[in-house]
Amino acid sequence: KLKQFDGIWLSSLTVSTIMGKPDNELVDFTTRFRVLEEIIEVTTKPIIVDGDTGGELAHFGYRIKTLERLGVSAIIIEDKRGYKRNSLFGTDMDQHQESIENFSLKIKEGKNSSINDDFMIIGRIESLILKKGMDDALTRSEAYINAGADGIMIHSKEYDASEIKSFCKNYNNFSKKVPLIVVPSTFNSITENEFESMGVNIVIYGNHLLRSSYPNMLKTAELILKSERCKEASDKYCMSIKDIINLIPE
Ligand code: SPV
Ligand code: MG
Repeated sequence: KLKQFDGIWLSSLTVSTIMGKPDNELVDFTTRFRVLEEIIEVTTKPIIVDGDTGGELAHFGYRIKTLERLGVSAIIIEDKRGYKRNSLFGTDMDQHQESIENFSLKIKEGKNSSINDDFMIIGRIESLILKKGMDDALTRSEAYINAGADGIMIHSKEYDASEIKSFCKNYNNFSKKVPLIVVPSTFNSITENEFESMGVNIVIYGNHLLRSSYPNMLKTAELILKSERCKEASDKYCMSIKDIINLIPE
């Protein structure tokens, strides 16, 4: 049986990192839209865009329309305000959560601007990241669903999966539920089957392809510098010329 991924995640962490920039909304939407156009030219897989905070409320509706025109399937926006940092820094960096009222307004603004019923606006809850507690995470989930969110992403930076498991257990008791999304960057021992039995609908592997290719690129560069030629690095770390020129068919 052919196994394949169901879609593509346009990660703010990896798109910023490959541009040599920190993951703090410095790489703006205009730049990301250009990346998206390149991706959409060569795939028909559904694309979920990491929308960070979603930006200014007054701009959000325009962003939704642009994403719909481009052919994107969903955006995930996180309930932070101001200068956002990558969630995996947690409370080591100064970052703040948006109020439930303001974030709900942003979801509503997005839904009102959307013209495609299939396009999803997913609310990402940062309560566990920012140590605001399980009750806060659950209250926010309910509020964002009532504001019209088409999905909920719950995030955690703990390696131990107990807080994610506890969230899912409580979430399953909600009378009004929408698809549930997780990004197991840290709590990575849970299998897809286990996630499914926990009620999770989408699992996003957020950064693994860059995290695995970068160490190899670094070793290659270092070995070229050390050897003062490229034979050693080619033999040790590189795919063949034949394979790279045939990787993308004409
Ligand atoms: C990203 O990939 O940019 C994310 C997921 O937002 S994480 O880095 O795990 O916070
Ligand atoms: Mg991100």
